[in-house]
Amino acid sequence: VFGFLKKKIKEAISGLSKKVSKEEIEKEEKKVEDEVEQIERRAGRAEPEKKSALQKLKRVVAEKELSDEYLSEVLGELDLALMENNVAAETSAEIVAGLKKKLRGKYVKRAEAEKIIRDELSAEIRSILGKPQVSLSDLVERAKKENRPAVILFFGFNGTGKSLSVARLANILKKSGYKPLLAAGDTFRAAGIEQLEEYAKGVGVPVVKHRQGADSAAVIFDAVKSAKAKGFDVVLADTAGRAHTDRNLIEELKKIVKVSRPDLKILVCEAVAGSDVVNQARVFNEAAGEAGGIDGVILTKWDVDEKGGAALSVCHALQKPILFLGVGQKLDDLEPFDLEKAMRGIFG
Ligand SMILES: Nc1nc2c(ncn2[C@@H]2O[C@H](COP(=O)(O)OP(=O)(O)O)[C@@H](O)[C@H]2O)c(=O)[nH]1
Ligand SMILES: [Mg+2]
Repeated sequence: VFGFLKKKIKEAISGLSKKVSKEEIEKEEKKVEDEVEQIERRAGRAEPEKKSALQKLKRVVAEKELSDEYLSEVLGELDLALMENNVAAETSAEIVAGLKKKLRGKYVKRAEAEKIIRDELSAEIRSILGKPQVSLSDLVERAKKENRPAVILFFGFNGTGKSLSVARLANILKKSGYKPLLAAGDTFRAAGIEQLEEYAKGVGVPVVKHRQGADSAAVIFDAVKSAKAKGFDVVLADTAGRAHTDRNLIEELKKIVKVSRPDLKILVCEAVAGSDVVNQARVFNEAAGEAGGIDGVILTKWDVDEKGGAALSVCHALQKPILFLGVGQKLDDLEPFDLEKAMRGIFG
Protein backbone atom coordinates (compact mmCIF):
# COMPACT_ATOMS: atom_id res chain seq x y z
CA VAL A 1 0.00 0.00 0.00
CA PHE A 2 2.69 2.45 0.97
CA GLY A 3 4.84 1.82 -2.10
CA PHE A 4 3.89 5.03 -3.84
CA LEU A 5 4.27 7.15 -0.70
CA LYS A 6 7.63 5.59 -0.04
CA LYS A 7 8.86 6.45 -3.52
CA LYS A 8 7.53 10.01 -3.28
CA ILE A 9 9.15 10.68 0.08
CA LYS A 10 12.44 9.38 -1.22
CA GLU A 11 12.26 11.59 -4.28
CA ALA A 12 11.25 14.66 -2.32
CA ILE A 13 14.08 14.39 0.14
CA SER A 14 16.93 13.21 -2.04
CA GLY A 15 16.04 15.14 -5.19
CA LEU A 16 15.88 18.47 -3.53
CA SER A 17 18.66 18.02 -1.09
CA LYS A 18 20.90 17.23 -4.05
CA LYS A 19 19.78 20.22 -6.03
CA VAL A 20 19.99 22.67 -3.18
CA SER A 21 23.18 21.36 -1.72
CA LYS A 22 24.99 21.53 -5.05
CA GLU A 23 24.21 25.24 -5.32
CA GLU A 24 25.08 25.75 -1.71
CA ILE A 25 28.36 23.93 -1.94
CA GLU A 26 29.38 26.13 -4.82
CA LYS A 27 28.43 29.24 -2.86
CA GLU A 28 30.31 28.10 0.19
CA GLU A 29 33.35 27.01 -1.74
CA LYS A 30 33.54 30.51 -3.07
CA LYS A 31 33.34 31.88 0.46
CA VAL A 32 36.12 29.57 1.57
CA GLU A 33 38.32 30.61 -1.33
CA ASP A 34 37.79 34.27 -0.48
CA GLU A 35 38.66 33.78 3.15
CA VAL A 36 41.72 31.70 2.38
CA GLU A 37 42.86 34.45 0.10
CA GLN A 38 42.41 37.00 2.88
CA ILE A 39 44.32 34.88 5.34
CA GLU A 40 47.15 34.52 2.90
CA ARG A 41 47.22 38.26 2.35
CA ARG A 42 47.55 38.84 6.08
CA ALA A 43 50.38 36.36 6.24
CA GLY A 44 52.10 37.92 9.18
CA ARG A 45 49.39 36.80 11.59
CA ALA A 46 49.89 34.64 14.63
CA GLU A 47 49.90 30.95 13.84
CA PRO A 48 47.08 29.88 16.28
CA GLU A 49 44.70 32.48 14.90
CA LYS A 50 45.30 31.27 11.40
CA LYS A 51 44.74 27.70 12.45
CA SER A 52 41.38 28.37 14.10
CA ALA A 53 40.16 30.32 11.08
CA LEU A 54 41.06 27.41 8.85
CA GLN A 55 39.28 24.97 11.12
CA LYS A 56 36.15 27.04 10.94
CA LEU A 57 36.36 26.98 7.18
CA LYS A 58 36.81 23.27 7.15
CA ARG A 59 33.57 22.89 9.08
CA VAL A 60 31.70 25.05 6.60
CA VAL A 61 32.76 22.73 3.82
CA ALA A 62 32.07 19.49 5.68
CA GLU A 63 28.84 20.48 7.36
CA LYS A 64 25.74 22.16 6.19
CA GLU A 65 23.39 24.33 8.11
CA LEU A 66 19.76 23.27 7.85
CA SER A 67 18.73 26.82 7.14
CA ASP A 68 15.17 28.07 6.84
CA GLU A 69 15.65 28.45 3.13
CA TYR A 70 16.97 24.94 2.62
CA LEU A 71 14.30 23.37 4.81
CA SER A 72 11.50 25.28 3.14
CA GLU A 73 12.48 23.83 -0.20
CA VAL A 74 12.95 20.24 0.89
CA LEU A 75 9.94 20.22 3.19
CA GLY A 76 7.72 21.99 0.67
CA GLU A 77 8.38 19.15 -1.73
CA LEU A 78 7.74 16.63 1.03
CA ASP A 79 4.45 18.34 1.89
CA LEU A 80 3.32 17.86 -1.72
CA ALA A 81 4.44 14.25 -1.76
CA LEU A 82 2.39 13.53 1.37
CA MET A 83 -0.72 15.25 0.03
CA GLU A 84 -0.40 13.46 -3.29
CA ASN A 85 -0.70 10.28 -1.26
CA ASN A 86 -3.96 11.21 0.46
CA VAL A 87 -2.44 12.61 3.61
CA ALA A 88 -4.85 15.40 4.59
CA ALA A 89 -3.47 18.90 4.13
CA GLU A 90 -3.70 19.71 7.82
CA THR A 91 -1.89 16.49 8.77
CA SER A 92 0.84 17.05 6.29
CA ALA A 93 1.24 20.70 7.34
CA GLU A 94 1.71 19.64 10.93
CA ILE A 95 4.24 16.96 10.04
CA VAL A 96 6.22 19.48 8.07
CA ALA A 97 6.02 22.15 10.77
CA GLY A 98 7.19 19.63 13.35
CA LEU A 99 10.16 18.68 11.19
CA LYS A 100 11.09 22.28 10.60
CA LYS A 101 11.06 23.05 14.29
CA LYS A 102 13.29 20.10 15.10
CA LEU A 103 15.77 20.62 12.27
CA ARG A 104 16.05 24.37 11.87
CA GLY A 105 19.51 25.82 12.50
CA LYS A 106 21.17 22.43 13.02
CA TYR A 107 24.58 21.78 11.50
CA VAL A 108 24.83 18.35 10.01
CA LYS A 109 27.44 16.51 8.01
CA ARG A 110 26.68 17.13 4.36
CA ALA A 111 26.52 13.46 3.52
CA GLU A 112 24.07 12.90 6.35
CA ALA A 113 21.55 15.68 5.72
CA GLU A 114 19.18 13.39 3.84
CA LYS A 115 19.37 10.67 6.41
CA ILE A 116 18.67 13.09 9.24
CA ILE A 117 15.59 14.46 7.53
CA ARG A 118 14.36 10.94 6.81
CA ASP A 119 14.94 9.87 10.42
CA GLU A 120 13.04 12.84 11.80
CA LEU A 121 10.20 12.26 9.34
CA SER A 122 10.09 8.63 10.34
CA ALA A 123 9.89 9.60 14.04
CA GLU A 124 7.09 12.04 13.27
CA ILE A 125 5.09 9.41 11.34
CA ARG A 126 5.74 6.79 14.01
CA SER A 127 4.32 9.11 16.66
CA ILE A 128 1.16 9.65 14.58
CA LEU A 129 0.54 5.98 13.75
CA GLY A 130 1.82 4.56 17.02
CA LYS A 131 -0.88 5.64 19.46
CA PRO A 132 -1.34 3.21 22.39
CA GLN A 133 -3.27 0.13 21.33
CA VAL A 134 -6.44 -1.22 22.93
CA SER A 135 -6.45 -4.77 24.29
CA LEU A 136 -9.78 -6.38 23.46
CA SER A 137 -9.29 -9.21 25.89
CA ASP A 138 -8.53 -6.77 28.74
CA LEU A 139 -11.67 -4.90 27.83
CA VAL A 140 -13.88 -8.01 27.86
CA GLU A 141 -12.28 -9.31 31.06
CA ARG A 142 -12.86 -6.00 32.79
CA ALA A 143 -16.56 -6.09 31.91
CA LYS A 144 -16.78 -9.74 33.02
CA LYS A 145 -15.55 -8.75 36.48
CA GLU A 146 -18.51 -6.38 36.65
CA ASN A 147 -20.86 -9.19 35.60
CA ARG A 148 -21.88 -7.54 32.37
CA PRO A 149 -21.05 -7.90 28.70
CA ALA A 150 -18.55 -5.54 27.12
CA VAL A 151 -20.18 -3.24 24.58
CA ILE A 152 -18.47 -2.30 21.34
CA LEU A 153 -20.10 0.28 19.07
CA PHE A 154 -19.27 0.65 15.39
CA PHE A 155 -19.59 4.03 13.73
CA GLY A 156 -18.98 5.11 10.17
CA PHE A 157 -20.20 6.35 6.87
CA ASN A 158 -22.34 4.13 4.61
CA GLY A 159 -20.60 1.37 2.72
CA THR A 160 -17.29 1.69 4.55
CA GLY A 161 -17.53 -1.89 5.79
CA LYS A 162 -19.15 -1.47 9.21
CA SER A 163 -21.34 -4.57 9.09
CA LEU A 164 -18.59 -6.77 7.73
CA SER A 165 -16.22 -5.40 10.38
CA VAL A 166 -18.72 -6.18 13.14
CA ALA A 167 -18.82 -9.78 11.93
CA ARG A 168 -15.08 -10.00 11.45
CA LEU A 169 -14.34 -8.74 14.93
CA ALA A 170 -16.93 -11.15 16.33
CA ASN A 171 -15.06 -13.87 14.46
CA ILE A 172 -11.77 -12.88 16.10
CA LEU A 173 -13.36 -12.71 19.56
CA LYS A 174 -15.04 -16.06 19.05
CA LYS A 175 -11.74 -17.62 18.06
CA SER A 176 -10.25 -16.23 21.29
CA GLY A 177 -12.90 -18.19 23.20
CA TYR A 178 -15.41 -15.42 23.88
CA LYS A 179 -19.14 -15.46 23.22
CA PRO A 180 -20.16 -12.48 21.06
CA LEU A 181 -23.69 -11.27 20.36
CA LEU A 182 -24.42 -8.89 17.51
CA ALA A 183 -26.92 -6.01 17.56
CA ALA A 184 -28.50 -4.97 14.25
CA GLY A 185 -28.42 -1.27 15.04
CA ASP A 186 -28.55 -0.19 11.41
CA THR A 187 -32.32 -0.04 11.29
CA PHE A 188 -32.35 2.57 8.56
CA ARG A 189 -32.38 0.10 5.68
CA ALA A 190 -33.92 -3.39 5.66
CA ALA A 191 -30.91 -4.51 3.67
CA GLY A 192 -28.70 -3.34 6.53
CA ILE A 193 -30.26 -5.84 8.94
CA GLU A 194 -30.24 -8.69 6.41
CA GLN A 195 -26.65 -8.03 5.50
CA LEU A 196 -25.54 -8.28 9.12
CA GLU A 197 -27.52 -11.50 9.58
CA GLU A 198 -25.87 -12.94 6.51
CA TYR A 199 -22.40 -12.11 7.81
CA ALA A 200 -23.30 -13.39 11.30
CA LYS A 201 -24.34 -16.74 9.86
CA GLY A 202 -20.87 -17.08 8.40
CA VAL A 203 -19.31 -16.55 11.82
CA GLY A 204 -21.91 -18.58 13.69
CA VAL A 205 -23.02 -15.89 16.13
CA PRO A 206 -26.59 -14.73 16.94
CA VAL A 207 -28.04 -11.33 16.08
CA VAL A 208 -30.54 -9.27 18.07
CA LYS A 209 -32.75 -7.30 15.69
CA HIS A 210 -35.94 -5.29 15.50
CA ARG A 211 -37.77 -4.41 12.32
CA GLN A 212 -36.61 -1.80 9.85
CA GLY A 213 -37.14 1.76 11.04
CA ALA A 214 -37.09 0.79 14.73
CA ASP A 215 -35.19 2.86 17.27
CA SER A 216 -31.58 1.86 16.96
CA ALA A 217 -30.76 2.70 20.58
CA ALA A 218 -33.57 0.36 21.69
CA VAL A 219 -32.19 -2.54 19.62
CA ILE A 220 -28.76 -2.12 21.13
CA PHE A 221 -30.17 -1.74 24.65
CA ASP A 222 -32.10 -4.99 24.13
CA ALA A 223 -29.04 -6.77 22.89
CA VAL A 224 -27.07 -5.74 25.98
CA LYS A 225 -29.87 -6.89 28.26
CA SER A 226 -30.18 -10.17 26.43
CA ALA A 227 -26.42 -10.73 26.46
CA LYS A 228 -26.34 -10.22 30.21
CA ALA A 229 -29.24 -12.62 30.75
CA LYS A 230 -27.83 -15.31 28.47
CA GLY A 231 -24.18 -15.09 29.39
CA PHE A 232 -22.68 -13.52 26.27
CA ASP A 233 -19.32 -11.80 26.90
CA VAL A 234 -19.47 -9.03 24.37
CA VAL A 235 -22.05 -7.13 22.31
CA LEU A 236 -20.95 -5.78 18.96
CA ALA A 237 -23.41 -3.19 17.74
CA ASP A 238 -23.77 -2.10 14.14
CA THR A 239 -25.20 1.39 13.53
CA ALA A 240 -26.64 3.23 10.57
CA GLY A 241 -24.25 5.20 8.44
CA ARG A 242 -25.88 7.74 6.26
CA ALA A 243 -23.83 10.71 5.21
CA HIS A 244 -21.90 12.09 8.16
CA THR A 245 -23.41 15.46 7.41
CA ASP A 246 -26.84 14.13 8.39
CA ARG A 247 -27.66 15.76 11.71
CA ASN A 248 -30.49 13.34 12.58
CA LEU A 249 -28.11 10.46 12.35
CA ILE A 250 -25.72 12.19 14.69
CA GLU A 251 -28.48 12.75 17.24
CA GLU A 252 -29.41 9.07 16.92
CA LEU A 253 -25.81 8.05 17.53
CA LYS A 254 -25.57 10.33 20.55
CA LYS A 255 -28.61 8.62 21.99
CA ILE A 256 -27.09 5.18 21.36
CA VAL A 257 -23.93 6.21 23.18
CA LYS A 258 -25.91 7.50 26.13
CA VAL A 259 -28.09 4.41 26.41
CA SER A 260 -25.56 1.66 25.74
CA ARG A 261 -22.56 2.95 27.76
CA PRO A 262 -19.99 1.50 25.38
CA ASP A 263 -16.61 0.13 26.43
CA LEU A 264 -15.21 0.79 23.00
CA LYS A 265 -16.27 3.07 20.15
CA ILE A 266 -14.76 2.11 16.82
CA LEU A 267 -14.80 4.26 13.72
CA VAL A 268 -14.88 2.22 10.52
CA CYS A 269 -13.56 4.07 7.53
CA GLU A 270 -12.21 3.04 4.19
CA ALA A 271 -8.67 3.73 3.13
CA VAL A 272 -9.88 4.66 -0.34
CA ALA A 273 -11.77 7.65 1.11
CA GLY A 274 -8.42 9.41 1.26
CA SER A 275 -8.26 12.67 3.14
CA ASP A 276 -12.05 12.75 3.62
CA VAL A 277 -11.51 10.40 6.56
CA VAL A 278 -10.61 13.53 8.52
CA ASN A 279 -14.12 14.94 8.15
CA GLN A 280 -15.66 11.59 9.00
CA ALA A 281 -13.44 11.30 12.06
CA ARG A 282 -14.45 14.71 13.30
CA VAL A 283 -18.19 14.19 12.96
CA PHE A 284 -18.31 10.71 14.49
CA ASN A 285 -15.91 11.75 17.23
CA GLU A 286 -18.39 14.42 18.19
CA ALA A 287 -21.28 11.94 18.07
CA ALA A 288 -19.36 9.72 20.53
CA GLY A 289 -18.25 12.74 22.53
CA GLU A 290 -20.45 12.07 25.52
CA ALA A 291 -18.45 8.88 26.14
CA GLY A 292 -15.04 10.35 25.41
CA GLY A 293 -15.12 10.14 21.62
CA ILE A 294 -13.87 7.48 19.21
CA ASP A 295 -11.33 5.07 20.76
CA GLY A 296 -9.85 3.54 17.64
CA VAL A 297 -10.23 2.87 13.95
CA ILE A 298 -10.82 -0.06 11.66
CA LEU A 299 -9.44 0.99 8.31
CA THR A 300 -11.04 -1.13 5.59
CA LYS A 301 -10.26 -1.67 1.91
CA TRP A 302 -6.55 -1.52 2.63
CA ASP A 303 -6.23 -4.21 -0.03
CA VAL A 304 -7.52 -1.90 -2.76
CA ASP A 305 -5.86 1.34 -1.61
CA GLU A 306 -2.68 2.41 -3.35
CA LYS A 307 -1.64 5.37 -1.27
CA GLY A 308 -2.05 4.69 2.42
CA GLY A 309 -2.34 8.35 3.39
CA ALA A 310 -5.77 7.85 4.98
CA ALA A 311 -4.05 5.92 7.77
CA LEU A 312 -1.97 8.94 8.75
CA SER A 313 -4.85 11.37 8.31
CA VAL A 314 -7.33 9.53 10.49
CA CYS A 315 -4.85 8.77 13.28
CA HIS A 316 -3.72 12.36 13.31
CA ALA A 317 -7.29 13.72 13.34
CA LEU A 318 -8.38 11.50 16.22
CA GLN A 319 -5.07 11.02 18.03
CA LYS A 320 -6.14 7.39 18.31
CA PRO A 321 -4.74 4.15 16.94
CA ILE A 322 -5.79 2.03 14.01
CA LEU A 323 -6.89 -1.20 15.66
CA PHE A 324 -7.34 -3.35 12.56
CA LEU A 325 -6.93 -3.21 8.82
CA GLY A 326 -9.56 -4.70 6.50
CA VAL A 327 -7.59 -6.49 3.83
CA GLY A 328 -10.28 -8.17 1.73
CA GLN A 329 -13.94 -9.10 1.59
CA LYS A 330 -13.79 -12.38 3.47
CA LEU A 331 -14.56 -12.93 7.14
CA ASP A 332 -10.92 -13.68 7.88
CA ASP A 333 -9.62 -10.55 6.20
CA LEU A 334 -9.13 -8.42 9.29
CA GLU A 335 -5.58 -7.94 10.53
CA PRO A 336 -4.41 -6.30 13.74
CA PHE A 337 -2.60 -3.08 12.83
CA ASP A 338 1.14 -3.68 12.89
CA LEU A 339 3.07 -0.43 13.40
CA GLU A 340 6.45 -1.91 12.50
CA LYS A 341 5.08 -3.38 9.30
CA ALA A 342 3.60 0.00 8.35
CA MET A 343 6.89 1.78 9.10
CA ARG A 344 8.77 -0.73 6.96
CA GLY A 345 6.21 -0.13 4.22
CA ILE A 346 6.91 3.60 4.23
CA PHE A 347 10.63 3.71 4.88
CA GLY A 348 11.83 0.30 3.72
N1 LIG B 1 -11.86 -5.02 -0.66
C1 LIG B 1 -12.46 -4.84 0.51
N2 LIG B 1 -13.79 -4.70 0.56
C2 LIG B 1 -14.37 -4.51 1.77
C3 LIG B 1 -13.61 -4.43 2.96
N3 LIG B 1 -14.46 -4.22 3.98
C4 LIG B 1 -15.70 -4.16 3.44
N4 LIG B 1 -15.67 -4.33 2.11
C5 LIG B 1 -16.80 -4.34 1.16
O1 LIG B 1 -17.48 -3.09 1.24
C6 LIG B 1 -18.86 -3.27 1.00
C7 LIG B 1 -19.67 -2.64 2.13
O2 LIG B 1 -19.49 -3.36 3.32
P1 LIG B 1 -20.55 -3.31 4.50
O3 LIG B 1 -20.00 -4.03 5.66
O4 LIG B 1 -21.87 -3.74 4.03
O5 LIG B 1 -20.57 -1.73 4.76
P2 LIG B 1 -21.52 -0.86 5.73
O6 LIG B 1 -22.51 -0.19 4.86
O7 LIG B 1 -20.60 0.13 6.38
O8 LIG B 1 -22.13 -1.78 6.71
C8 LIG B 1 -19.08 -4.78 0.89
O9 LIG B 1 -19.16 -5.12 -0.46
C9 LIG B 1 -17.85 -5.37 1.52
O10 LIG B 1 -17.52 -6.63 1.00
C10 LIG B 1 -12.18 -4.59 2.87
O11 LIG B 1 -11.43 -4.55 3.85
N5 LIG B 1 -11.66 -4.78 1.62
MG1 LIG C 1 -24.12 -2.15 7.06
